Order: sequence, then C-alpha cells, then structure tokens
Amino acid sequence: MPTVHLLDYVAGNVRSLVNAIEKLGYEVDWIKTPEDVPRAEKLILPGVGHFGHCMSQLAQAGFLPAIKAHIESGKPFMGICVGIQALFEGSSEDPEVPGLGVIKSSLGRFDATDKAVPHIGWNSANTGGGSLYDLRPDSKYYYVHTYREAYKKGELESQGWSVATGTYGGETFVGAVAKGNIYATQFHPEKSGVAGLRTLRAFLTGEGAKNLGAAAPAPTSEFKDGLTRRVIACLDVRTNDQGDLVVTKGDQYDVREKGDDRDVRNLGKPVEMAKKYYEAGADEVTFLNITSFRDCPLADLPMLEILRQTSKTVFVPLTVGGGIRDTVDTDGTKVSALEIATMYFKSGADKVSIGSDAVLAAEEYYSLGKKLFGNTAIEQISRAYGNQAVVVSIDPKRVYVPNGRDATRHATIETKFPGPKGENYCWYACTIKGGRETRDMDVVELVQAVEAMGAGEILLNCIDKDGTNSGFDLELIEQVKSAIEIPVIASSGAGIPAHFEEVFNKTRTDAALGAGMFHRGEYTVSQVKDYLQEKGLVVRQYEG
Ligand code: 1PR
Repeated sequence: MPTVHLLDYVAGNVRSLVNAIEKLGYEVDWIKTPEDVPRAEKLILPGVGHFGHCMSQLAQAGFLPAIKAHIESGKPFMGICVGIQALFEGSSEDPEVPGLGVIKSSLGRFDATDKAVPHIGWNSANTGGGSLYDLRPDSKYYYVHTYREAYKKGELESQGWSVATGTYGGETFVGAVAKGNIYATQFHPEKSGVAGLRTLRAFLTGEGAKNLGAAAPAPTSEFKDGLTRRVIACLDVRTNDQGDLVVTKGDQYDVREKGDDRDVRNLGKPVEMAKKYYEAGADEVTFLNITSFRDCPLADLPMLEILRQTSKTVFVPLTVGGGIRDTVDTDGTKVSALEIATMYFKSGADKVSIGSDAVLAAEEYYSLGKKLFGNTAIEQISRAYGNQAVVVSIDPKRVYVPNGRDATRHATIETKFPGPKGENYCWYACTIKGGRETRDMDVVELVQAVEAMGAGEILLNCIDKDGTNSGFDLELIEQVKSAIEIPVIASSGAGIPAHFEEVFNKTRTDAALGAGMFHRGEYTVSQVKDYLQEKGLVVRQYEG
C-alpha cells in the first residue's frame, strides 16, 4: 500500500482523516519527531483548534524548520484547516505568534455583525473555472473556522498561488490554495463526502499538482456560492431491555412504547442507519447516548465502537453526546470530561455535545459573578480541540407566565401559542438528565454562559415539540438566535419537509435537525433537500 505521512504534533481529532486516507487505499505513517520529517515523501499537516496553540506546539517540538525544509525540497505538502492557516504570516487569533510565512498575508476574523461565527457547514471552493486538485464548481465542502483569509482579487495570485474561494454573508474568503508542490484547504476534505475524497485523492496521486491554474475566482454571489442549508440526522441511542444498542425516539422524551409492556422503541441499528442517512445526503450525523453510560467501564462504552464503525464509511461530521462530564469509572478511577471527549475523538467523533453538565456549569458561572476559571468541561475541551468541537445540547421546556414579562426574572417572550390557561407569555426552562429535572435557568442565560465558556454551537431541542411532527418551535429559535453569535441547530418537531423550509425562512437558524420522520421512513433526507431546493434554498446534494 502506498504511504502518506501525517504530522502528529497535537492530540487532535484526526481519526476521520486517517479513515479517509485509508479508504483511498493509502497507509498512514505518523511523523512524531522533526528528525522523521525527511523520510516523508507526501506530508500532510492536519490542524485543529487554535492557530496559536497549533503554531506553538509545532515550534516547541522543533517541527518548523523541518516543515519548511520539506516544502522547499519540492516534495508534496498538504495543509488542512489550521494547516492552511499555518502557511500564512500570522492570524489575528494570536497576533504575537508567527506563522510559517509561506503565504505573504495574515488571517483575520469573520465579521459577526451579519452572521453566525464560527462559519460551520458546507460551502463552495470556487476556482473560477480553473483546475485545482479536482475541486468542482457544483460540489460543496465542509468548513468550520472562525478566522479566514479575506479574498482580495489578485493578491495571492500575484505571489503565484492558485486560489479557490467561498462566500459567507458578505465576505469572500480563501477556501483552498495551491502552488507547485503545496496544496492547502481551509475546509476538511475528510469530512466533505465524495467531493472531499476526490480532492484528497488528487493530492495523494499527484494528479492535482498537474495543470494547476485556477483562474482568479470571479466575485461570487452568496446565493450560489455561499453556505448551504444544513440538514442533520439525529440518532438517539440507548440499550433496550434485551441489552441491544438501538436507535430509539421519544415523544416529548418518552422513548417507551405506549402498550402495557412499555418496551423501549426500537427503530434500527445505529451504524446502518447513519450510513443510510449519509447516502441520502445528511450534512452531519449526531448520536446522542440518551442514557449515558450505565455501569459500563468507560473503555468499553458501546458508543465508541459505533463511532469507530461509522467513521469508516460516513465522511461527514459526526457528533456524539451523552455522558460528557467528569465522572468516576466502574473501578473507582476518576475520569475527566476532557478524557472522555478524547476517547470519542480518537474513535472518530468530530464534535462532542454536552447537555446536563453545561447547565450545571452555567449555574456555577452565574453564582461566581460570571467569572471563568478554565475548569469547566466546555473550556477544557474547547481549549484542546477548538470551540468548533464543542456543541451544547439544550433540552428546554416552556414555562407559561400569567401576567406578562414582569411576572418572572427570566427572559420571557410573548407567544402566539398561549398556555393552557390562556397565558400569552412564556420562558424556556433548562432541564438536565434528559428532561427529568427542571432548573431555575432560562435558555438565554444558558446559551450566553456557554458561549462565554467557548462552546462553538448550540443544539437546540425543545421538549414540548419533540416527536410531535408539528414543526419547530420558531419562537424559541429566534429568542436564542438573538442572544448569541455562535451557530444554532434547530431541533425537535420536524414532521414534513415543509417544516425545514419554514424554520430556514422564518428564523435565522444555521441548521435544522430531524429524527423521527427519518427513522420511521416517512421521508428521506434527500426528499427534504429536494423540497428545499424547489423552494429556492441552496442545499448540498449527495454525490454518489
Ligand atoms: O445530559 O450530557 O448526558 O446528554 C444527554 C443527551 O441525550 C442530551 O443531548 C439530551 O438532549 C439527550 N436526551 C436525553 N434523554 C432523551 C430522551 O429523548 N429521552 N434525547 C434525549 C434528546 C431530542 C433530540 C431529538 C429531537 C428531534 N432527543 O435529539 O432527536 O427532538 O426529534 P424529532 O425530529 O423526532 O421531533 P447529557
């Protein structure tokens, strides 16, 4: 098997990249010391997390001269995500830390006044019709980043770079660059489905370096080249009474059948279903371990094996949630949330989702006068793996108030759907333990606290809507969107494709998630996407 060398400089979540390379018929050999770099023919620098963290790790381990020498020798080099950023002179993320300076320019932050930041999702890599490592005009690629090289026509081209761009809000940014032996992408090819595997193959075979010549991309319209509407399939997973791990789905979080025996609803096998959704065009797949780990040694967590298997065939981002908190293993060993997250990342997860622990951390944050000490799970995991790797999953419940806004200290909305006694106002209370315990904290308090801690995205469920097939809670989504900068995934209530159109058109949500309607076979993800496309919304279609 031909070999490709991957630089191992940080405990990153690179399992997916290894899987993608192996899927393409190559073997991965890790470069662990600077002395090993010269034996690499094709070298890939994967990047996760923060620019400064990444550059400092490389510098401290003495890698920088070795990487420069590899690049100067003319041998193939590829940088991915923070790996492309490392090629620049610097980044406003960490202004005091220098980059490799191979590209004469510096990165800045996306402007959050008109859009969610980080930029998460599927966007273009427009080459303006030129040839660049088999990037194609109709394909979409998975991006997740806060800092970017703003595209200024002709600037990088004058240094000899071929450039591909994407558009986010009003900004056109650099999505990929190539010159001579160097290819680098801001997006994650290993998470970009067939289109991503294709461009990775073009690097591995060397074909992509031939006939390089992206024309300067024409100014793009956000509509055509911008971020697509992200549709996510969610699998709630738990062990049923027979001990099998099954995909289940509740009605307002009750996952047991309505009959006398009250069995756990069994809707299928997690790995098979994830693959089916990937092939139907799901932009991401989320697994929620809804009963966390009950008396099971952490190393044997069944969810780890599900991720290992799924990540071999599903090349879109995988999120896993449930039980990510400091805990004590069955043998009495203390295990931190960061260690649990690391186990998940090493098994193929790209993001972890934190539920109950986020609410408890937010309570402490307010009780300590909004001060952070770096010790919460969210802070620790986002520091190690980047904010984009930390999702906070919220399970809110409506609390109606009789006498308008002044009746409670909580962030209240006027609702078009009055409560049982005709109440016209409500707030959303956060719950923990799968909705079993309601806390005196509203969603606005929670999302603002977790954003401050470094969460990269909110998975916004709604217990009142879960499993009802009656559409998303648009009022809840707008309240949360107005309170924070980070992206929001709308969840709970999807029953027909029109509900997705409604949530995208009537709220500013960044993504929408469905579960029951897909599991029960009522609609496929591709039917939802076709419907959205018919209605004029831009979506990514599965490339077989
Ligand atoms: O608290 O960190 O251990 O995480 C537990 C995780 O498990 C949380 O993300 C929590 O949302 C989830 N969870 C716990 N109990 C349940 C349950 O259903 N009994 N499921 C549960 C949450 C809700 C959504 C669902 C949407 C869409 N499931 O994920 O997929 O509501 O459904 P629909 O489209 O069919 O309406 P921790």
